[in-house]
Amino acid sequence: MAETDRTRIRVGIVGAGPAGLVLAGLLQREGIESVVLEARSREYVEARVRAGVLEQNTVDLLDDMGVGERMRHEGLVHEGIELRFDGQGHRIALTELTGGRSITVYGQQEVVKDLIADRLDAGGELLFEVEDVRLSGLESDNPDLRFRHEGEGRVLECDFIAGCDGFHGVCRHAVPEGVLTHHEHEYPFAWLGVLAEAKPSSEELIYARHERGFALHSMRTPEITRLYLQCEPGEDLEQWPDARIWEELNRRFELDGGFSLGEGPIVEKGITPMRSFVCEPMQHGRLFLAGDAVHIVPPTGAKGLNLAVADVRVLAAALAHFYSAGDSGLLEDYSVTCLRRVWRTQYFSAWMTSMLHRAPGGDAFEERLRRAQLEYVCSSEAAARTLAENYVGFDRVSASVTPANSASTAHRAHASE
Ligand code: FAS
Ligand code: PHB
Repeated sequence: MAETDRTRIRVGIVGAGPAGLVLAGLLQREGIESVVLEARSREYVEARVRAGVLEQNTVDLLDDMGVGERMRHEGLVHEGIELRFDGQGHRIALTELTGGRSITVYGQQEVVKDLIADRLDAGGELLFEVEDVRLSGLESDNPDLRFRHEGEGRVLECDFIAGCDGFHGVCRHAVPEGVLTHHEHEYPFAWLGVLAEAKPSSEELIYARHERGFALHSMRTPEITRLYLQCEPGEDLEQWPDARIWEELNRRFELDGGFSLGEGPIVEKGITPMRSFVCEPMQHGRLFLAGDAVHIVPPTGAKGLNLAVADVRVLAAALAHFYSAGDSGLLEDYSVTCLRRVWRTQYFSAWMTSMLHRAPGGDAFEERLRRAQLEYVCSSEAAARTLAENYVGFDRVSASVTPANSASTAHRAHASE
């Protein structure tokens, strides 16, 4: 591949998902130039239906970046969620239980649209439909990013590379064999998710545990409902015509006293695998991994996007400190700092998943334990508060725990979450 163009830049970012775009935006605001490489087209990434729940910290950061205006207008602020089982609904008062913090329901593709517009309006470089991205020289001070764009071979000579290319990206695989440790757990079920042109059937999200399996009622707008139901990992969508989906959802959301879902045309349908995955450390040489490229949580806790944004918030601060103070302390701490939050979030997401799903062929004792946990959360304010503070996202100040083994507290004071 003839290298026709070699460019020197500070930060090469692979992936224009929430992680890559928030990082590019934060660096831009610090005057640190970067280039974002995205394999897909702009239309594709702006239409991809994914996350729907934003933590308070994510909302506050998008606001601080000045890209929160449409989110403020179109996002739905929720102060509670419902847990439903045995025909009974139990509201978890998120805002009351967390001293005023809430969630905002605003589609991931809307966040991505706002960030891309912000990036391009500011004249930031964002290349779509790049091909054959390859990383080299990660252990040197100037790693290279090679790729093809519009038929041309290009090389970015970087100070740092940010691997924000998701679970199926190339960056994690560029780290030499044996350097990273992988922790993985596959769940014996998946989610069948649909987007329907139907008015949401409740003001807030409903998480239902039913003997036929889990179900989730969420939304995107006052006209668009987002629904999920537990299914087999390899489920064949052909076996799920719309009528069967509505019938099954209505059974799982059953409520003493009656409840039926408002139905409408299903415009998007997909199966989401359920896995927990963490790769440690989150850095190798001049490569820093963030978001789904380095950790996956089952979506039951609505944490994936929020975790990705939290990673790059730490990375942006560390890069800014490196360029302003010439001090790499925060960069050295990036992995330890993020992994503390990643494992807490892994725990919460696994806990929500086991409490609300039926384990196929699960033994009766295990099922009784899961139910007992759910009954406890719905009957104890202390347990409900635990769920609430994890769900809305920990207040960054109260969440900062300084690891005993750190070299320089000065950095810590600045970098804590
Ligand atoms: P992303 O996967 O979003 O972005 C990576 C980008 O890199 C993509 O645009 C990809 O095209 C690009 N890329 C990949 N390989 C490349 C290459 N070789 N070269 C260049 N570019 C490359 N999370 C929540 O917080 N709340 C929810 O409610 C929620 N619901 C979910 C529902 C579903 C159905 C799914 C699948 C996920 C859900 N998630 C949820 C998790 C999800 O939102 C992810 O955590 C989030 O997209 C992670 O963002 P990124 O790390 O930026 O990765
Ligand atoms: C969604 O709205 O897509 C959604 C909400 C909550 C979850 C997962 C997905 O836990």
